[in-house]
Amino acid sequence: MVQNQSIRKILHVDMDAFYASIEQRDFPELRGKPIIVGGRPDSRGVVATCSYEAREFGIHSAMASSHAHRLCPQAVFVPPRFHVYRSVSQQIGTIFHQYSDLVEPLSLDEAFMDVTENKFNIPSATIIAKEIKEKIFRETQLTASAGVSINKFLAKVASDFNKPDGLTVIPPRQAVDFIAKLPVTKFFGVGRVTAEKMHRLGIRVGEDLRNYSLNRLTEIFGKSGEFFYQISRGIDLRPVETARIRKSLGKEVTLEKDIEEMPVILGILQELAEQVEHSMKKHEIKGKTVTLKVKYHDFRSITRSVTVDKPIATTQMIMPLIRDLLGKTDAGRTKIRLLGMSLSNLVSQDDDSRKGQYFQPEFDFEFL
Ligand code: DCP
Ligand code: MG
Repeated sequence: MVQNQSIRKILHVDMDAFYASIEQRDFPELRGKPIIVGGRPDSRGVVATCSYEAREFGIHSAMASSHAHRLCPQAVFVPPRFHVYRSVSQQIGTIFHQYSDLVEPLSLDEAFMDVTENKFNIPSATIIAKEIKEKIFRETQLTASAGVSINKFLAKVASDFNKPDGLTVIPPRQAVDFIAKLPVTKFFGVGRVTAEKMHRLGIRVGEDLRNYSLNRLTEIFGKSGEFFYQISRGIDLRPVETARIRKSLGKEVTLEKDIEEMPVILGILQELAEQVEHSMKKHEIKGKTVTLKVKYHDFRSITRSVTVDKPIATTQMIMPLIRDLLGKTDAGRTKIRLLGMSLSNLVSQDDDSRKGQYFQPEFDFEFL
């Protein structure tokens, strides 16, 4: 039995072979066949996903399309149709919200839900999961797998446990045993690098992790050590967080020592701009307002902003504006301890509306 946490009812729902199932639904001639959604085999593209028939040949997401073609020459390659995937994603989102507004999407095809309190006062989370799977099938002709448990970690591993079209429940009293047997490669939040590190230490399943002290885990894995300590005991207190509309996106850095030299300052700002550009691309957004933040050695903090007509997202567009803004500060005359920049007044990259600007937390602890 898991101690120290009030019992919540958490679901994780994840669509099966999402893009590929949609293609097989819309093009019946593709059903029952190994199909690959992604780049063409003669390109440098990769597999976005593939049908379960294709998985039998060892094909998986992120594999080079040329490699996938060698593994299964008869596989049919299909280019992605993102607008269709987005609209199905909205359909399943609408179904989730019929039950609870505590919905946290992780990507187009998966979400956490906290149904401890729900709009129909249904006491059983398992019944809700069943109903959601049925509604998804009725409305989209697609299958989803669901996991039901007392926290996000367990719900996520549960949904993955019996794919496709699965429904796995991990009750509180089975949580610790379930994790004890679970290979660390299946741990939600353990990426390839961390898993390899664990393997080198002889940590293969949850039970091995549980044999390590908190101190030792923190020594080995830093901040994530405490998470592993808790998880191996079935404890995960992270709340389900609803998607938030992002208002700005920025990066800042506190310098190792205070600086005054303009070329160094500009070099750092260039790096920050590149990071901002990267994040803007990832979230598919652009911004109209650029803000520069400067904290002087005496902790005085100022910001200077400029707004342009056309939304921007690239380093090339950001840097001239940042240079102008820097001219309105004491940079070069007063030592600086922190530099930052952000873009706000955000719009989405494809249709210049505010749609699709949901902030999704990243879950791989290698990035923490
Ligand atoms: N996706 C992608 N590139 C990746 C991983 C995923 O483009 N490296 C896309 C295609 C998938 C969708 O995201 O269809 C959902 O990802 P999942 O990891 O949930 O994979 P699937 O839904 O395709 O399969 P599964 O049944 O294993 O969930
Ligand atoms: Mg999926």
